[in-house]
Amino acid sequence: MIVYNHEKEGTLKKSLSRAMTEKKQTSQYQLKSFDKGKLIKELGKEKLISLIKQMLLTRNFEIRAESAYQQGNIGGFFHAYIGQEAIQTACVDVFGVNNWWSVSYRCHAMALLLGATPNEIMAELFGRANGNAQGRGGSMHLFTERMLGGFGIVAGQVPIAIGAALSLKVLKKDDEFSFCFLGDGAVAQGIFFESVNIATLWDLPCIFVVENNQWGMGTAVNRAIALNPIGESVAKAFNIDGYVIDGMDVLSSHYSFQKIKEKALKDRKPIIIEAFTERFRGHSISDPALYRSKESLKGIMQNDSILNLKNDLIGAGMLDEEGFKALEKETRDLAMESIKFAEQSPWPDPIVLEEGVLEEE
Ligand SMILES: Cc1ncc(C[n+]2csc(CCOP(=O)(O)OP(=O)(O)O)c2C)c(N)n1
Ligand SMILES: [Mg+2]
Repeated sequence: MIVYNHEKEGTLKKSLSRAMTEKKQTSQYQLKSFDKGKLIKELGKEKLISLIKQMLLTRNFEIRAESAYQQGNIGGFFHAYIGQEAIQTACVDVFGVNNWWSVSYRCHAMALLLGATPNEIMAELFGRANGNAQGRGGSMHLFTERMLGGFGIVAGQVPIAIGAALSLKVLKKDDEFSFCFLGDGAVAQGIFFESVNIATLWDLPCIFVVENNQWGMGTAVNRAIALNPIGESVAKAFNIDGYVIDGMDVLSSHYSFQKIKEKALKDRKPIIIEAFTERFRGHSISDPALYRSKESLKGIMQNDSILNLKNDLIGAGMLDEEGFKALEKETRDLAMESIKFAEQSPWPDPIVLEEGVLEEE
């Protein structure tokens, strides 16, 4: 397993999540250091501001959607990506929209990153006719042209991603990949192993990103998943390339994805990435997360990827407090506007209920 690490050569970055730090004894990480200052210069101010803005938009969108939910304007399931934003933000930025993307039920961020508008997503959450899926899918089933959906069945997205990877191979689209994001809990599903097996056997360009947020609903990862560490075990079992990334640091994630991309374009083979991260919320909006203490959550929230990037940008002289506040306001306003848009949007007409439904002849 390769870890790109921006502290001293050979030492594990302190802010990598506690789980990774605990596990370093048993694993065989190859720590490769990189120069964060150099990366900041290479990416440049415009790109870095766009990254933090994207993360702030996702965060503010979900915070406003949570309030709308609490007020009874949104129903059904609702899973926030709050805390985990760095991973998908960095990945989409490095690889570009033109790939296939499959994610779990925690899918608001990916839809936003791939170009769905806050208005159409909020309208979907409100169940309105002009929502992203005409108000029929809600929070867990968002789509874009290149996003094959959010999936409510744990690991349901994995075989879909394999199919997309197979299509890329058959059609010889050699600069595209099929990305499969899944939670740590999804690793226990049989279909995950069947999918990695066939992807390995057939050299499919599928990049699995296990977002290890340490919990599957309210069950701690070490009580549910025998593989320890997950990414390393899967990489070894199938003899495929594996990487660990710091999912709480967008720069670190970005650098890692860049390196992974270089290798992946050459090899066109499956890759497993374990992204260590933390969700700041319970599993869903109806989970008060009483299984972790307030103190532990407080500590976790201090390693906020948005604040980490903010501090890096301030350190590099590319942003100041005022500038950050302005970005905060701009993205909050967009989120507020999307609530207004959703409130004013029409309900679906009951007459269309049977449209788009497969019928048996
Ligand atoms: C096949 C299936 N089994 C069980 C569930 C109920 N369920 C929903 S999420 C989840 C835990 C999945 O783990 P992970 O992705 O790590 O969860 P998260 O981090 O999102 O809490 C379970 C058991 C489901 N949706 N589908
Ligand atoms: Mg999890």
